[in-house]
Amino acid sequence: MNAVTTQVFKSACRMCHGGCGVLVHVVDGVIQKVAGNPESPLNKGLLCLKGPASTDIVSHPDRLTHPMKRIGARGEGKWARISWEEAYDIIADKLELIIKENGPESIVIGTGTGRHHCNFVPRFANALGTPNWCEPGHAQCFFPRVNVTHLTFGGLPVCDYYGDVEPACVLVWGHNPLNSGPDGELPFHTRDLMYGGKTKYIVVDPRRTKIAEQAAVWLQVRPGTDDALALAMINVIIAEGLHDKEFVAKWTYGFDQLAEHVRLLTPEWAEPITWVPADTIRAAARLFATTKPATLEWGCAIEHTPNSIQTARAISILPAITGNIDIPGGWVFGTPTVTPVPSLDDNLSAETKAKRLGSSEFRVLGQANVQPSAHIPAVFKAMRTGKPYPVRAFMVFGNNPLLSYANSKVIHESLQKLEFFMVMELFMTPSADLADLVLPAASWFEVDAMPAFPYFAENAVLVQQKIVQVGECKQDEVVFAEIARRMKLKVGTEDPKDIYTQQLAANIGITYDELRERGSVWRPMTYRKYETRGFKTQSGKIELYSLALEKLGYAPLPYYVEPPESPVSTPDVAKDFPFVLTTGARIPNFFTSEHRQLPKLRRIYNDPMVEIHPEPASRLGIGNGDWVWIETKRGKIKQRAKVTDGIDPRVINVEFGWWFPERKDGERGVWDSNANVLTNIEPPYDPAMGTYQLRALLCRIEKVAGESTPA
Ligand SMILES: Nc1nc2c(c(=O)[nH]1)N[C@H]1C(S)=C(S)[C@@H](COP(=O)(O)OP(=O)(O)OC[C@H]3O[C@@H](n4cnc5c(=O)[nH]c(N)nc54)[C@H](O)[C@@H]3O)O[C@H]1N2
Ligand SMILES: Nc1nc2c(c(=O)[nH]1)N[C@H]1C(S)=C(S)[C@@H](COP(=O)(O)OP(=O)(O)OC[C@H]3O[C@@H](n4cnc5c(=O)[nH]c(N)nc54)[C@H](O)[C@@H]3O)O[C@H]1N2
Ligand code: SF4
Ligand SMILES: [Mo]
Repeated sequence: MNAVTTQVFKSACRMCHGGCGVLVHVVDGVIQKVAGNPESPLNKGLLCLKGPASTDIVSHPDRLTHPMKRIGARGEGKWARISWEEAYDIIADKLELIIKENGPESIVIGTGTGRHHCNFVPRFANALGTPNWCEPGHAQCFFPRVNVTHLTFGGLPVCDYYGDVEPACVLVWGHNPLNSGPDGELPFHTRDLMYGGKTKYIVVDPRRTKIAEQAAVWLQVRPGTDDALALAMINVIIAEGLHDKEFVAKWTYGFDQLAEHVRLLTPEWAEPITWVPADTIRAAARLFATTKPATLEWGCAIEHTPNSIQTARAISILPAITGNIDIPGGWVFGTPTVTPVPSLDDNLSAETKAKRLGSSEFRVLGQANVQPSAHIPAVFKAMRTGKPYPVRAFMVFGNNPLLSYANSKVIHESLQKLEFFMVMELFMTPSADLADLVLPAASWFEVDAMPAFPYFAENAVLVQQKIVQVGECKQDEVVFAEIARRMKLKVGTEDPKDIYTQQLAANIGITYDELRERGSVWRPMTYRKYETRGFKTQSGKIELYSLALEKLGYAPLPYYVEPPESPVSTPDVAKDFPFVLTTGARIPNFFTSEHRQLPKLRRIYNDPMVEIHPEPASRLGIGNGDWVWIETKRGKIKQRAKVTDGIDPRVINVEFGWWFPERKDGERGVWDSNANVLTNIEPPYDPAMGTYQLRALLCRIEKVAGESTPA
């Protein structure tokens, strides 16, 4: 009998944005299990339910395993297997033709949120010479926060979960880190702190999440009015003299202008706008300002409405004026382990950059961004109309456009117009069904990569190792380099591992192979770095009054804007669509539109759920578990009712990312329960970032007659 060989590989789970160090057990070349790595600095051996379930991806019968080209009509589902060589020939021929006839800007590169290759996507676009790349989260997830903090503080601060001092107060705003653990700040950090019992939580959320349940103060805000709420909290802190006067005097710029700006924005002003009682706003502001150290955990809910930049600005001012910046247990800047992936930004001329779609209008998104990108509505409009110039090719690496961009019908219409649509994917999706060419992507078990966390405050770098090969799947970064070599591009041809070694050299001086041995490297927290080097802003201080925004032509002080579709701004629409809709609150089982095909996760969460309060539910004859229609001006979907008093009676919460991979017919249920059938890609947009409306819209809801499960 042959001896059984067992190997254990150190890696990092990427079933979400990631950060959990894992030990992958492999027996005779087959992955048997994923266990938490106790030595890993971020998760210390813990995993959520998605980590262990991820082994199902490797052996899944529906995995894409080889390149395919379309042989029938678009969307007909007829494919021919081809070799990588033929796939590269198709890509190179098509791109070279488009570059010759229209210029590289007619090629758009698409991607999704925070996966291993995300920083290589703008690099690949720059290597090709196109200023146009986009991501469904870029104007409406994380980058409004990243840009606001870079403009205001000169960098992104994160919660200090890592030092000797625990935060005494955490302000959780539009965020549910127990479910989402988004950017390398994992659910376990919040769980430990919350159940430790010493830390006071203040939660701003229209839903009573688990964190809200045990919070000292819960502010049940009307979706989309966080700007007004934050301004009123600033008003209280300044009016009551609760700000840190010494820190403010020494380290902030524009305090007097801010004080004057918020003087009339009292809790009584904010109460009718936000639906939060004035006394609760006061209590939250006082608690936050008087409990030290305090920190801020904010999420994407504040970035899904068209005042994302000023909302994030207003909220970020709270830890600043209370002196909680870069102190133990406060809101801290990281000590980077790695340098950024070289962006090859220099490969684009100023003239080419000026052609970036939407960049002259949305100047933070398209110009001053830490990663400038194209404006999504402008990209899809150019596909449909050819204006201001044609978009002929869209190459997508890790995104399901019909599920994650606003207004799926408009996205569908736009994709149909493309001359060349390419998708690199793990599985067929409703979007990949429309492609001309599909490439098979490697999962996180199949790549050599180097994720660093928390994003933009990277104290830790972890290794990801290629443990198995599935079919002919490739890693996206490898494909970028191979296309660059095939097209004989001047730049972007290096092997990704050479880039990792460059990134590791500057700060921690080890090679990628050494990182493989160690699994991870962690740099200890350092504090009050500003005392020696100031803040990386024009004034060297925290800019409460933003000189950088003023220079770009935007308001230097944060302000409130009523959401464009709301009971206040469109009362006529509210007559027919009386509920305020919010979408997308994360559930632990799935990541964005992923994982619906993994039995271990789907078995325990089969159907999409919409939350509704018992009062309207009983008025509308809706019982717990009933299928209901949710309808906006843009379209109609169905989900199952979760009747709960944890949501405001005037608000409806719809899950996002739902399609049904088990349905092999036509469109895989993309129109049935997909939240983005409801959302809005039309203006107005955030003036600086171009953010559109994924939340704070108007909807109506009614029971689906005579149906218990979708057809
Ligand atoms: N399990 C899992 N983890 C994930 C993801 C996933 O899909 N699944 N997605 C990843 C991604 S892309 C991201 S961006 C993060 C997102 O994770 P989070 O930033 O935590 O965002 P959400 O869970 O979408 O929403 C957070 C909370 O905001 C509340 N909310 C809704 N509307 C409003 C509003 O107008 N104002 C306020 N103040 N609150 C509101 C919701 O009720 C919800 O409880 O999670 C990442 N992690
Ligand atoms: N209504 C509404 N819409 C939203 C949100 C919301 O809350 N509400 N949230 C928004 C936010 S915050 C974000 S970040 C976006 C998320 O948007 P995305 O991150 O783009 O998520 P998906 O559209 O699910 O697309 C990801 C696809 O990538 C594939 N994939 C996974 N790993 C790899 C890989 O390594 N390589 C390749 N090539 N493919 C891979 C998956 O199979 C999946 O089909 O959605 C946004 N859309
Ligand atoms: S929190 Fe994210 S990285 Fe950690 S086990 Fe869960 S899915 Fe994996
Ligand atoms: Mo996101």
